[in-house]
Amino acid sequence: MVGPGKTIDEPLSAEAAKLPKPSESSVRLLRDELPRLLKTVGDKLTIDERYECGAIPCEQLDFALQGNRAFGHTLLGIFETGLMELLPQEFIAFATALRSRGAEAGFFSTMLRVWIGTIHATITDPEAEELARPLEWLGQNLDRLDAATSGPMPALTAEQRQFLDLLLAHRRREAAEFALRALDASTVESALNGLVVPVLEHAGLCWQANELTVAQEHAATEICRYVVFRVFDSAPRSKSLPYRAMVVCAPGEEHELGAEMMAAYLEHKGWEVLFVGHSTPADDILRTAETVKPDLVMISVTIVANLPAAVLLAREFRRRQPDVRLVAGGRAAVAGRRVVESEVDAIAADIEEGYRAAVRLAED
Ligand code: B12
Repeated sequence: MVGPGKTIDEPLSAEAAKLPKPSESSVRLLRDELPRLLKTVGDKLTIDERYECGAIPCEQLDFALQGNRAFGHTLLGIFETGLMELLPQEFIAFATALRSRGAEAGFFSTMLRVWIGTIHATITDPEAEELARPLEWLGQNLDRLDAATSGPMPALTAEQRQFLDLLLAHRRREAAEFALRALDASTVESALNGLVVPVLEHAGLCWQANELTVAQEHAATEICRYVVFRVFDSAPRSKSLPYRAMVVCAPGEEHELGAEMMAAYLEHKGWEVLFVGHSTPADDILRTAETVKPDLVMISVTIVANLPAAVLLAREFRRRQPDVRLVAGGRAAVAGRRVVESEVDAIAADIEEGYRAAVRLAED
């Protein structure tokens, strides 16, 4: 999903896939120079008079600078993994959030020019050439990319809408009671997949479309965490199984509710589980696993910027603890399947698929 309610223009992804992947030395230079590049690009954007209430509303400058930093990390993630086909969808996600906050089309061509100029001023050729080429391609295709930044918001069911309204009104207990009533009529799986996951997905798109503030999105997520635990605690637990899992977020990854849901689901099914939350250093994760000795480690990765760290973590597990089975999940693991699948035993798109993979691997 890119702009609200839209899927990425396939020809754009196919064209981007043919872009030459920057060489290892270019990627290394980009990684080393990224803090300096981000600072310089940010400074230039700030002083460029076109940004002083020009191509972007003044009050959105901080948002744009934060987005620009996320864009820089995403670029590095794409170049490090060689997943060039993700370039358009990631750019569109970034551009949609800014377009909905008043950025004009010209903002993006200037921003890309600033990036390209700063790369050439900071890094020597041939590496600068290689790093700038994908940005030049984005610049040449801005009209097509722009056409994908808006679209109708996917509709919520009446029940999902009511749940979202409770979240936005900060009615925590009522939101949980509402989910528990849905649970009475169905299963834990459908209460979560039918309510919490799609409503948070919708909240993310509303944030992107500037229909929800960051604060509203954060508050809704926190209430959902409470709801998820109320739902699990109210459901009868299966008998204990002799399996132990560790569920971790990739280093740098701040999105943790998906991983937390996966962990709670395994526990609900009778597994012994250690959940390691967001953004934990790889070495800590590996050392914890040496002590806990899990049969299985599940790695959650949501944003493409964190894919290289997820891949490195999986490689280190294979090297240091080869008996541990690995499952990757989360949006970026699925989008980056092409590079992730050789590093893990399974990739899963949701918690039920993850659970099926976990059982299969544990019983192997
Ligand atoms: C809440 C939220 C945040 C919170 C997270 C708080 C927390 N404690 O988790 C905070 C504020 C930290 C955050 C930050 C950012 N976010 Co955010 N966020 C969201 C939001 C609204 C909800 C995430 C969520 O919890 N979803 C509910 C869970 C249950 O769903 P899920 O994570 O997808 O997990 C499901 C599956 O993926 C799977 N799964 C997940 N992990 C695993 C693991 C295994 C092993 C398995 C089997 C399955 C599995 O199972 C789950 C159930 O189906 C999403 C919108 C969305 N569509 O999800 C955006 C979203 C993910 N965020 C986004 C962005 C851009 C960001 C930022 C870059 C924003 C910024 N400019 O700073 C930062 C990046 C931070 C970082 N370095 O990681 C974008 C990503 C777009 C993209 N192309 O990358 C999204 C999609 C919003 C949007 N529409 O633009 N975010």
